[in-house]
Amino acid sequence: VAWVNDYRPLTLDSVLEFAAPHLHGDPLRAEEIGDGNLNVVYRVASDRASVIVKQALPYLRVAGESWPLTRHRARIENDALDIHRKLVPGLLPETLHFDEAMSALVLEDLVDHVTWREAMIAGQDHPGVAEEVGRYSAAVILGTSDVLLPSRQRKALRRGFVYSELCLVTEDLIFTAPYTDTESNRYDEELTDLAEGLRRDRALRSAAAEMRFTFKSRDEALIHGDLHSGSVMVRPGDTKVIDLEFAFFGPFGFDPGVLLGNLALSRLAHEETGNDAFVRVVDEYAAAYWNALTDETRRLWDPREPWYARFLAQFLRDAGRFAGMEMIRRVVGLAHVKDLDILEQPARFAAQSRAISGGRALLLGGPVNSFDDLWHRAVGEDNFA
Ligand code: SR1
Ligand code: MG
Repeated sequence: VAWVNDYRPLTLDSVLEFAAPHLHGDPLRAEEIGDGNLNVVYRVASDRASVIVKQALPYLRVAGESWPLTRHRARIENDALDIHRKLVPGLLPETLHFDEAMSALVLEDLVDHVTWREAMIAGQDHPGVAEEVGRYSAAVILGTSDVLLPSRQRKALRRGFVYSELCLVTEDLIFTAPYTDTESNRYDEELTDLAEGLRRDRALRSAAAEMRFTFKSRDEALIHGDLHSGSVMVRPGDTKVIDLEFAFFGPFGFDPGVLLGNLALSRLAHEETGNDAFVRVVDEYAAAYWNALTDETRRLWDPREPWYARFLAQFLRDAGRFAGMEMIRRVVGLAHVKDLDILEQPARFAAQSRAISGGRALLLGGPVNSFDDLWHRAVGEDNFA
């Protein structure tokens, strides 16, 4: 590979020098800690502090060099972090340095945190996290949209974010591949009939195509773009939203849909393994997320605005349909979730097939008319498969 413009992939050695100016004390140790699909992530430590270095590679890490990507996502993440941090101070990690040529960010180390996904898998409750993420969603959705931003400012912000290469990845992995015979799809043999059934279902394919169009064309707000439970870090009393490289101007309902879809998958995994106490915790997370989101929209905007109720109804409808698409792609597409992948049979098949039927119910059951309706369809047992 020929590297250009001073770009060099960092190594366990070179990252020490790279991080040194941003670390208290001499860098002593580096370890690679990333298990994400896209980038390389290092923790660099001295005897008293540590920082995170996140570098974009010129290809998709999970697929290798056969799936080339530009490194523009590092700049997108840096810029989106700055904008979202101003809208919800305290809910995003601090950026200590951004090196555009190296496509690398030096970030605050969230040393005592784990991802919300890992916490849920371990059955650890973090009271307050769902409310914080709901507040984040409302603030970034309204705060970067024409609802709250004056036109001139909003148009200037809009010019800074293109429909990126990672949007194309989302388009493919969420909206296209699961409904077509695409090489990147992965699923258990037991799921073959269900997975192939998705491709034959004309109504479902048409719903997916409509949602793909919505995703591509409704540039309503600067959204996170990949707000699953692995993009939230938690420790008691603190929540941080991370990994903003997918940020783009997209539809209001996409982030809430992805988040609720992932909560539903966690809920199904706990239910199928008989962990009823945590099922109730996840039910509460989902409701608390949506309630906090709507409360915050009322606080930021004027609920007496004549079309506020219509805005919220449309928002919920879209969130429900995006949640359905997220649930389906996480069992038959390229990128799965650990919540389901670690399950033993027969719980694994039961949870996966319910994820597909929940997704179908959200996409084909007509517009959802309340949060309870959305959640019941996502995790209900009386859905059609
Ligand atoms: C190939 S990237 C796979 C997935 O990881 C990211 O977190 C996004 O969810 C993407 O779809
Ligand atoms: Mg990510």
